[in-house]
Amino acid sequence: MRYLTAGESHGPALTAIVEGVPAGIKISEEQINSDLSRRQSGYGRGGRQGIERDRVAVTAGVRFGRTIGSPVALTVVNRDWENWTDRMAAFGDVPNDLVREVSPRPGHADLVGALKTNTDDCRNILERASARETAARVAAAGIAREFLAELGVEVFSYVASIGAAALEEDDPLLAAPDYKPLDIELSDVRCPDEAATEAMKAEIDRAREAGESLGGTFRVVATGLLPGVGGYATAGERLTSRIGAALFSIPAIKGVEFGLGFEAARRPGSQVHDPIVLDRQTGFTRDGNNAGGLEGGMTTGMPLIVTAAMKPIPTLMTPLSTVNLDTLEVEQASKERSDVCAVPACAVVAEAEVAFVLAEAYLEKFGRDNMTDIKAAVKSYQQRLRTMSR
Ligand code: EPS
Repeated sequence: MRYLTAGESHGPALTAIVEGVPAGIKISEEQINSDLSRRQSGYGRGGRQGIERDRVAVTAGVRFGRTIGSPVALTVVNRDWENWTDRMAAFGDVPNDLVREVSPRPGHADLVGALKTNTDDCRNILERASARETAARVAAAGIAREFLAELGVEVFSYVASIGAAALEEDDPLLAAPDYKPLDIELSDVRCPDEAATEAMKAEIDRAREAGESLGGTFRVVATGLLPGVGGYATAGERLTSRIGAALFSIPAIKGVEFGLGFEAARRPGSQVHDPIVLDRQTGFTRDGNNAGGLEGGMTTGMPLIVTAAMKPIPTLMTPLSTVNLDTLEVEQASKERSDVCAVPACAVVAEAEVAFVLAEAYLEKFGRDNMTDIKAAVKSYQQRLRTMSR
């Protein structure tokens, strides 16, 4: 299962096509719309989210609420387009009064993209490099999420820190799977703790007043996974590399840690690896989850716990210096309307990326054609695992 997106931030719409979709997945428009609105929300978002009401339109691959085995096409309209029809027109002459973007923002794709594509207008780059594109990813991932949900796999996320304000957790690897998604969504920063939520909001307020932007960290958790999904035999099978690559494909992601992550490098082996135990009911399991649900590039059957770090958004209301592409003079970078902090939204996008990788890995293991056959294959695998642990 793969997706491809197209669409500019201020173009008419964002489009996604998902291919490799088995027949028979129940699809809920409401569920996709609720994920889209989670991606739009979060304390620290800017003016754009006041304009947009992201809603999905499914135009192919779904009939009477179920996938039919063909590619699924999804569209999310940009309501802001009506304010940009002249500046973002697909055809016609360049307007005489067009203001080009010639003051590239440090940290954004503006300059390097302009050098690469030979343009004197960074708008050609920033329109696509904008995180607006991630709305299409979240819509597309609705297919992967519904597929996983039918197999008992749930994917959620929460914010662990924003700037210097962090959620205090004794052992995040044990705590994470027990957080209630509803508690997370009730927080303005998608953090399951009231005191930490307030501290993070105060941090965002301070940044806004200072003309600054803020990054942070978040965790993505997947529960209900079977062991042995993914592979160890070749580089391309390893879920560690696939989930890592998927998360690094999100704009602004600067680090990814699985389970203990970098902390594992500071501890001796006996304090890192999770002892194997036999549970007479459920079979082989682990005493602890420092591995974060992956060993040898495969799921262990414990919850998957991935932490990612997002850098601060490059658009600053107190801009850094840059070089004007026309005059070659030093000046301040451009001030686009932007977000002070988009970490809560980024975590929702990361859920989408993790869901896609897990869905594809399940399809590799259990077949690709239809949900009835896939569920039968899952059942037979579970039965064999039980036999092996008795
Ligand atoms: C975003 C929409 C954008 C930005 C943000 C993400 O809207 P606009 O550029 O019209 O204000 O708020 O984009 C960036 C952070 C970026 O660096 O480009 C969205 O829908 O997520």
